Amino acid sequence: MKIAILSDIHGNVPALHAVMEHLTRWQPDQVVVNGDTVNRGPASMAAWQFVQRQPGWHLLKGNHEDYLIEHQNKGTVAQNGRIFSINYMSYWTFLQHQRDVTALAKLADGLSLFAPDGTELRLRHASMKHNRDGIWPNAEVAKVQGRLGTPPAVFATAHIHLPFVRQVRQTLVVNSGSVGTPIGGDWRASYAQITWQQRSWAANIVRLAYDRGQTRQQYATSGFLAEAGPVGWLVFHEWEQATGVVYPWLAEYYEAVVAGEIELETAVTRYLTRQGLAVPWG
Ligand SMILES: [Mn+2]
Repeated sequence: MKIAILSDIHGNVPALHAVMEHLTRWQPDQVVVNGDTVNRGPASMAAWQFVQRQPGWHLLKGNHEDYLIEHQNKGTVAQNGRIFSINYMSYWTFLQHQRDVTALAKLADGLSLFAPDGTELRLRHASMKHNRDGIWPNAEVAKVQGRLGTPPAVFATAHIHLPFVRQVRQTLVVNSGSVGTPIGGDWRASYAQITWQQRSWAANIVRLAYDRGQTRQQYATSGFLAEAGPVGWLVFHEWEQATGVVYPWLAEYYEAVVAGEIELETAVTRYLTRQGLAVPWG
């Protein structure tokens, strides 16, 4: 049995095409998209439509699907203020989806697949605690265990955009990384291959180069850089550098922006300039 796990596509269609090409050759029995197909990238709607068209694929919800769903739930209420300006990128994406998130809202949060011997492969976007509560490769054993629930044979996680395979007591923990915007210094798309053969589970991470020029161009031509707001510039650089940019910025500036001590655009510009990164718009 061969299972492919894709995650965190984040609207990067050229990267998704590279993975698709590889799947065509590998011929998995099952394909699971473990959340965050949408938002944070230039072609969210196209990525979503692409995965939706694939017959038999299991599509799961991540925190970024939830962000779009929340915009629909709120309607036109609370669409101003400093927190909204920080979260504006997901609203831009919501507009790209023509404000229609009906299909996203129906997605399941998790899935379990079973080997012939009854052992479980359990999938969650982040962990059993929450779809934003991820599992890091070097986290203490007790901390990892607290996020797995009743320990399955294999736990497939995503969310942190950093692929890894790690045995934690009786559970093989597999992070499929990110198709669209990995961190850790390697920009290539990642996905996980999980196999059941000779009565045991095994996992392998695949890394695939793709045409980055195409994605870069889509960040410009889609309107993402011009319209999705200053946090979108951080996201663009995180994609381009394949290293964390958004969370370091949030850690330094979120409170100050929310308190009105500094303008969002000033805070982003200041951070990017200090990091030697261009302000791509503004
Ligand atoms: Mn996520």
